[in-house]
Amino acid sequence: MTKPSFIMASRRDFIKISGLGLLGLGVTGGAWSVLRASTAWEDLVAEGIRFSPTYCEVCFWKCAGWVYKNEKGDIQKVVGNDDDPHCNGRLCPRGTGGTGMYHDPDRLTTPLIRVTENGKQTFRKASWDEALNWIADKMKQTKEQYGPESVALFSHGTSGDHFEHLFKAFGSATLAGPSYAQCRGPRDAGFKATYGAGVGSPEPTDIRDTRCLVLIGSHIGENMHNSQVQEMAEAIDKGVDIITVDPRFSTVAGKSKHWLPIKPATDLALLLSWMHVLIYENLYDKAYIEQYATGFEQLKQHVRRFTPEWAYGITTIQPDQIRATARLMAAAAPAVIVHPGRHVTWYGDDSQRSRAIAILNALLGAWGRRGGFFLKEKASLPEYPYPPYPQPRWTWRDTLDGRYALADEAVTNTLIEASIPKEGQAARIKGWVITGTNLPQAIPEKGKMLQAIDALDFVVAIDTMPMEVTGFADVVLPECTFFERYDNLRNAPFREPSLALRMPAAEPMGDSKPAWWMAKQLAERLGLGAYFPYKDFSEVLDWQLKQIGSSLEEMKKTGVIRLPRKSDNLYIKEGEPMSFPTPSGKIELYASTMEQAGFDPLPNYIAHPEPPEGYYRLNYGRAPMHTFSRTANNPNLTDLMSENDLWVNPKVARIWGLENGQYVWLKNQDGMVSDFSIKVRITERIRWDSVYLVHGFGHNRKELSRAFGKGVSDTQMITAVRTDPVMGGTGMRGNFVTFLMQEPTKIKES
Ligand SMILES: Nc1nc2c(c(=O)[nH]1)N[C@H]1C(S)=C(S)[C@@H](COP(=O)(O)OP(=O)(O)OC[C@H]3O[C@@H](n4cnc5c(=O)[nH]c(N)nc54)[C@H](O)[C@@H]3O)O[C@H]1N2
Ligand SMILES: Nc1nc2c(c(=O)[nH]1)N[C@H]1C(S)=C(S)[C@@H](COP(=O)(O)OP(=O)(O)OC[C@H]3O[C@@H](n4cnc5c(=O)[nH]c(N)nc54)[C@H](O)[C@@H]3O)O[C@H]1N2
Ligand code: SF4
Ligand SMILES: [Mo]
Repeated sequence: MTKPSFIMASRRDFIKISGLGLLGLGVTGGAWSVLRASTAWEDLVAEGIRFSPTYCEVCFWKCAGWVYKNEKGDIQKVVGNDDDPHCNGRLCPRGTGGTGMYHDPDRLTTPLIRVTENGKQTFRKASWDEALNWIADKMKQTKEQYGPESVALFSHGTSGDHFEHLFKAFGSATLAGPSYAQCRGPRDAGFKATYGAGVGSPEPTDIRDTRCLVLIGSHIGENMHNSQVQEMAEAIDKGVDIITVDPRFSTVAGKSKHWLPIKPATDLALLLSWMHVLIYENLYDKAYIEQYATGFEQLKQHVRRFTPEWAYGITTIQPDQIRATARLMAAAAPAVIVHPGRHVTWYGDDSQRSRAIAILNALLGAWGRRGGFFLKEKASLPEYPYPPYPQPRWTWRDTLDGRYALADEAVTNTLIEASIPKEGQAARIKGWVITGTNLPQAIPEKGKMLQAIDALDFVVAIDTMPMEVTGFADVVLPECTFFERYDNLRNAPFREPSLALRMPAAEPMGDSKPAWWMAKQLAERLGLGAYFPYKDFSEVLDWQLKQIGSSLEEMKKTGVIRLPRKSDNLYIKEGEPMSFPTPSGKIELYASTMEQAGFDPLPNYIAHPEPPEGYYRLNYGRAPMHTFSRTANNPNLTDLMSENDLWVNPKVARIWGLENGQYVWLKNQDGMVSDFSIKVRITERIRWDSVYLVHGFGHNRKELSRAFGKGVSDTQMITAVRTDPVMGGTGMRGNFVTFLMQEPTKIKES
């Protein structure tokens, strides 16, 4: 399909959008643009301007930056650290606006305890002692009665590290986060079955040197993972060919040589037909496959019938365009990336789709090659010498009850299920501690979550903001923001190992505290003080840094340390012998681990449900200036985007008589009606069978003064989940919505 001319964007348009990210919020930031990262340290200090290192917590790319303070010590702004490979000196708009997290007047600044007053439940302020004693007592009681494993931890982000340590010391490995079963889990399962290892974060995609980048629903540019966007801009300058497969005309679709507006939920058919073309036109990398892969003959037989003509009938992508794009990839190979994506929990067959992506990259010889996937390396940083953890009697894996054989990390949803009593049987999990994750917005099927919360003995939420999750807690602990605390060193695998330091730039606001302090306080009350043998967490960092010949003092001056690679194999050398951590030691085109676990060893296309008459598939994604639900109240970022809107195709708008800017409510296939209304945006950029909105809006807590009632929550509309049998991922894109023109009378759930 050709692009509609009125939406053709020039390269400048794209750079402008990424420029917003790369150059920060100069326009709205007023005073912020006065200071420049390049100004000499000495000059700034002489002017009374102080700065300290951090790494960003607005998303999990963890860019390193400098926090600038004026002479009074007030935080002014944050800029990227030039030495950091995750950001190359430039933060994205969310990172730049991250100071809004610190300044937000709606922040939690005191512990809260649930009480009943005049028959109504409410929170009252509590002292730290009171709140911590309450939690420690509940944890102790649960341990005595049911075992420590019955207390579960849900976490996302760095505060989770400290609580994980506490939980392991306590004897519980009942730990989960939304970054697996709601995010990248299927991708990592699919790649592991093929290459023996998952993709991980940051993704080892060699975008800056690629000649052909294939994006399957991965909307980089709106998905603002920093260096990935920068590298894509660099590749565009160097003339990369981009192939974007997306039912929506994404920002990057406007920069693509081919935009394939695929019928949603049919990507596996396209991937199989691409394999067909590569194999039957002899375009695949024969030497690479011969040397490194097994199962080629089985794959060849398997994809014989998956011709582009077959795929056309399913995907609506023309056969000649399928052939042309496969040939384009082959011409660029091995400097080609079929991007594995990140949020891939779409339709329930996501591990199989990821397998297909992994196989395609192998056929192109892209894994381990320049311009394809590099072989990442991480710094070896000694662990602080804590006492060994006790062995739990059961772990998160036992909550799978024999399902999801290839799950490598805990599945949030099975922990939720294990918290609901069934047919007279008591639930296995009795208490939840939740930190850094807004479960009601992050996990679909809210009904089950409410059932669990109803049955639990206790719920604790640790957050910086009065988010939805805090509304379910018995006790709320206020964490200070990442600007006000130490955390673990950032140590992420990349082209070269690097470490980044986060330290407090200001005193914690109000009575808020860092997670390490809370975990230590609880540990002491639980008789586990030996696991926290320090006064201040900085002692742990200093100890670790000294083991590698540096120190905390030294790192405070640089923020980032780059370390040399131990191995010189950033790429596989020509003909070099290579063993993959799979059972065969080869890249498994035919996956033995899948076969053994009872799954298709080669991926197959299966049809997914279509929207009923009058309903449209609910599609969702990211906006460059927001992260999930966590930024929806951030004063700097709401300035840039204060609500989400609903993309509707003009044909659909005509049928329904919808006008641009009109507000509608949504109702889904199960009768779930949105709490709030959303502004219609009529655009050719979305297919007629779908509507699109940005995730993270539609907050229903009045305490969030800027976010309350703004837009619609996609999560609320996701009541149907298609679970991935391979690893338990919750496929969320099989939900369908219709429009309600007037405010519906309804009973609000919360
Ligand atoms: N419907 C739907 N669901 C999704 C997604 C989607 O696109 N649509 N995306 C999925 C993906 S890819 C992911 S990775 C997950 C993300 O899931 P989450 O990480 O749970 O996302 P957020 O909604 O941002 O919730 C983060 C919570 O942490 C709090 N927080 C922020 N900083 C701190 C801190 O320093 N300390 C503490 N203690 N708390 C802090 C925030 O205030 C907020 O309450 O969501 C998944 N769920
Ligand atoms: N600005 C910003 N950037 C972020 C984040 C953020 O919150 N904000 N979160 C980060 C995180 S943790 C994650 S996991 C990533 C998520 O970002 P990605 O992994 O890039 O995105 P997804 O949410 O999976 O995909 C969204 C795109 O998929 C398209 N799509 C929908 N259905 C289909 C389909 O059936 N087939 C195809 N081919 N495409 C389809 C949508 O139109 C949309 O363009 O973003 C990361 N970057
Ligand atoms: S990509 Fe943006 S939000 Fe994410 S860590 Fe980097 S600067 Fe922060
Ligand atoms: Mo994610």
